[in-house]
Amino acid sequence: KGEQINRFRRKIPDNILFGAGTSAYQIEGAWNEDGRTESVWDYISHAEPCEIHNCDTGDIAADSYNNYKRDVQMMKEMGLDVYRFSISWNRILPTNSPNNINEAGVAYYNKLIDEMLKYNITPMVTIHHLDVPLQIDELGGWVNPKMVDWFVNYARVLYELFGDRVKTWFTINEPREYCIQRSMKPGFDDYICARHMLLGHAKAYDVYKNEFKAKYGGKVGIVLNSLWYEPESEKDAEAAEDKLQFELGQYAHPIFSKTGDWPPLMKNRIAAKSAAQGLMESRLPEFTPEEVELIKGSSDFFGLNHYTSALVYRNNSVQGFYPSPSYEDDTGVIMYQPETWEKTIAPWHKVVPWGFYKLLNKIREEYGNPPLYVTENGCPTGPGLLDTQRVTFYRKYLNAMLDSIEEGSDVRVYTAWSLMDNFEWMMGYHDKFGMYEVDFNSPTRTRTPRASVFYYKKVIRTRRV
Ligand code: GBH
Repeated sequence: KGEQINRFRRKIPDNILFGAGTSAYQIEGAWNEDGRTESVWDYISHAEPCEIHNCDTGDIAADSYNNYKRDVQMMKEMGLDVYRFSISWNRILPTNSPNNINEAGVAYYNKLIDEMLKYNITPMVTIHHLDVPLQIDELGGWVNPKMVDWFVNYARVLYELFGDRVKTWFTINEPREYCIQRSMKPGFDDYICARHMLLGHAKAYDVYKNEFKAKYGGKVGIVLNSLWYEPESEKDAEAAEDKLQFELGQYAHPIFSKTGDWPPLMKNRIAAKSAAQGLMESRLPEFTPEEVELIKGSSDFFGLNHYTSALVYRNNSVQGFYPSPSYEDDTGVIMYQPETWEKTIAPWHKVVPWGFYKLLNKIREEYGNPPLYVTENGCPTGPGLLDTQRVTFYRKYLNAMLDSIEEGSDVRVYTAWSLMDNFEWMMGYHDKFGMYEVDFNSPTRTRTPRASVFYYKKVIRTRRV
């Protein structure tokens, strides 16, 4: 199961919407145009000496700020039902004040949304996708408790500006990724960040429910990313479960479980480690009972980004494999990907469709079968239009998804990552995730369909994998 064999052209349930995704910093460019202020990724990509592969920056990226018509044309060419994109916080609120809205930024997203609606393509908007205004990052970002209100104010501005046309909102993309990446004090502020992210998400959910839901009837949810963790051998089943609880459960348990709050395993483990480290209190900050209630149930669907899987075994070394304290040390396991798994261009990415099948099953069983939106799933390749590996990746992963759906998983949306090549964070333009190739050397950032475009188009048109 979850392993694609030769089941040619298998039927996809009619209710599933298909689309593709992108995020603002990764495609827009126009970093200093029309009143946009700097974000933390402008700062990172402009650092000297440079930190990003090939000294790449998102200054121009795919120049979607000036190419939105072509972007929508691509969606139309492929026959997408939906398109998932994110909004740049600092393009809308250049000083992070809801009283200072940048009209040029608003105009860009209005044009994009209206162009999509002309062709019946449904916009789905991510409010926060890894990038934050630099001004906020300099104040500590999500480690600063004020961030909760800043985020909620920003979310309200977006609901007000675009809520008449945007009916699906993703509050935060991959909270764990941001908290781990931006952590200054491992094992401490990554958990403080997580706490604030959960509160910010839940309050932004509440604002929509109380102020906009009656008028617009839309849905709001969070996007979590997780690998599937397979025990290396039978004795490692508990280790694999621990890893999943720390990764997915850290955010999913507070929102989607019946009891709410952090996963019990995390609470116990971090409290015990903190005590052994001579600390006065657990490094995992607590939620008040009111906060537990606020966060519980604060998502209309389960947004999932999934790319790959890994094997896990218990970390028994006394010295510690990871620095202590740290999130990895708390997790107490070691993960790796065996040489035998199908490789891709990115060292972290292997093609493991059965892992997707198992992860979808796990979410169904553990969190009461929530409506599931696969918000990202994709395969990195090098340059070139003949992206055979991406085509087979999608065939295999869509088959794995169908296996899980047949067992009852409630998948409603699938947005492939990505519509087009984009700025792949620390890897710059080296790892390509696009179904459309972008020529980053041409002034107009010409887009050309790869083989995967024709495959995906056919999947959507025939509703068969
Ligand atoms: C997603 O994160 C992001 O939401 C999206 O913006 C991004 O373009 C997409 O992945 C593809 O990467 O180089 O060994 O340090 C997925 C989680 C976490 C996967 C960071 C890549 C880098 C590993 N990502 N990871 S490494």
